[in-house]
Amino acid sequence: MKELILALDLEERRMALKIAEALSDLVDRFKVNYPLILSAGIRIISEISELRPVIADLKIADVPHISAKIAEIAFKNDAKAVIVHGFAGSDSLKAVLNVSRRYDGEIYVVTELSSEGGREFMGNLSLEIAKKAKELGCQGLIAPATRIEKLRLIKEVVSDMKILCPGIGVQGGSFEALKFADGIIVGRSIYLAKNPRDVAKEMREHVQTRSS
Ligand code: BMP
Repeated sequence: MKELILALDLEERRMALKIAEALSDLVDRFKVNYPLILSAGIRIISEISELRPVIADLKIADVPHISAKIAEIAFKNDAKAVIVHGFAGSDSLKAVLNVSRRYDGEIYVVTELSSEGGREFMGNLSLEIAKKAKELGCQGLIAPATRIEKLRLIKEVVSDMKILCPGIGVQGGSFEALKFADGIIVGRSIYLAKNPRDVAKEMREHVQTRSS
C-alpha cells in the first residue's frame, strides 16, 4: 500500500496540531521540518506522533558525531524516521544508521531536491547517492516528483528501497511519481487549502488507485 504523508510546515503549534488531528484518518504519516520544530519545540514530534508516526525532516548533513546527536534527539522524541542528506557522505550516513538501529527507526536519504536548485549540483550526484544509501542499508530515499525521468532512473538503481516523493501540488510535480514511489509527501496543497480534508481525500484516492 502506498502512502500519503502530510508535510506539516506550519509555524504555530496549535494550528499544526489542529490540522494533524483533523486529517489523521486520511494520512499515513506526518513529516515535520524546521519551521514547526524551531517554532514549537522538539516535543512537537512526540505530540504529533500520538496521532500518526512522524518523520523528522531535519535533513541531517553534518560531520558524523553531530549527525548522530541530531538523529538521537529526534528518535528520543519519538520520531520513527529521520531524513538525512546523502551528500554529507558515507560516514555521516553510517553514524545516523547506527543511532536509528538502536531505536528501530528508519532513515530516508535525500537524493536531489525537488526544487530547480536541486538540478544544479545534486542532480549530478543523485544516482550515486541512491546507490550508496542502498549499499549502506538505509531504508528509503527522498526523490523528486518534479522530475519523473530522474525518478525512474533512481528507482532503477535501488529497486526494492522505499521511495518517498515530495513536490506534488504547489511545486508542480505530477502524480506520475506514484509509478515509481511508495509514497508522496504533500504540504501546502493540503494545509493551505480552503478545505484541507477535501484535498487530502483527493490525494488519498490517487494514492489508493496507484496502490492496486
Ligand atoms: P510542499 O508540498 O508544500 O511543497 O512541501 C514539500 C515538503 O517536502 C516540504 O516539507 C519540503 O521540505 C519537503 N521536501 C521537498 O519539497 N523537496 C525535497 O526535495 C525534499 C523535501 O524534504
